[in-house]
Amino acid sequence: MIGRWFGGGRKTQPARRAAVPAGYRVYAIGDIHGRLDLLTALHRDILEDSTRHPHDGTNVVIYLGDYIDRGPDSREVIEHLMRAPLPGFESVRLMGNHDEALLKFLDDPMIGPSWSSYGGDATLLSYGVRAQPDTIGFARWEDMRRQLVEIMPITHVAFLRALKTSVEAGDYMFVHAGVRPGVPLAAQRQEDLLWIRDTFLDSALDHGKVVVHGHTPVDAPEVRPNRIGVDTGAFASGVLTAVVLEGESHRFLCTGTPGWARIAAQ
Ligand SMILES: [Mn+2]
Repeated sequence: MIGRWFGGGRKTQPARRAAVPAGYRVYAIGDIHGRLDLLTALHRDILEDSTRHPHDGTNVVIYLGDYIDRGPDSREVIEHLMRAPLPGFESVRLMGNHDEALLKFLDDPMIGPSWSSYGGDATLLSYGVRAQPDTIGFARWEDMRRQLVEIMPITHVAFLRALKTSVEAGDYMFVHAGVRPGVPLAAQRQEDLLWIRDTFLDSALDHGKVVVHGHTPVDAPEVRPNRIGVDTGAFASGVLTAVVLEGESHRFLCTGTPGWARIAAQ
């Protein structure tokens, strides 16, 4: 609550709640991680939602990054997103740390072992890249890098290179991981925007915008005064979540029927 003095009397005004610009409804989708099944299911739910709640304005879908790794369908998820599967929607695709890792691997096989350890092996598999049994160490990763460069459609590489790191709409900022508290939004480093965890998650600071993010899995969407986290760990949980922002309101859509969604619907 913000207290303000007006003339001679003291009045208490509720703080204005964060809002998206008038005429816009935003659906922001959390980390997909190679789960094409959940992505297509959530797209269906979003289309149905937009039909059931028609409005005169513009529907925008924002993907918060981490399209690949861990799940079985990395290549197919990229292919699907390239087709802009929500007709009539404006779409914004943001970059996640996993998407960035794939781009880095195309130039540098040395990141292969670490990328693979956090799910990149599933992406290589989905593109049909196989480790050659007669190679070891650097030679093995360089060979896999060369295979990927050969197999991966240039349209997929262009898709990843065109991803934005953040976008703002009204009182909200959308980004994969979060922001570094105390640093102006315009001066944030890409490494923080794609990777940051506790320093951001534990901060109660006002960042200037309410930050809508994914990256760190939670059992249920987290709504704090300074941020909304929507990564419900789709790869393992089967729950892919979107926050729906319109005016000053927020609500959630998700695949499956987790406990928090049943409670929210009551
Ligand atoms: Mn991430």
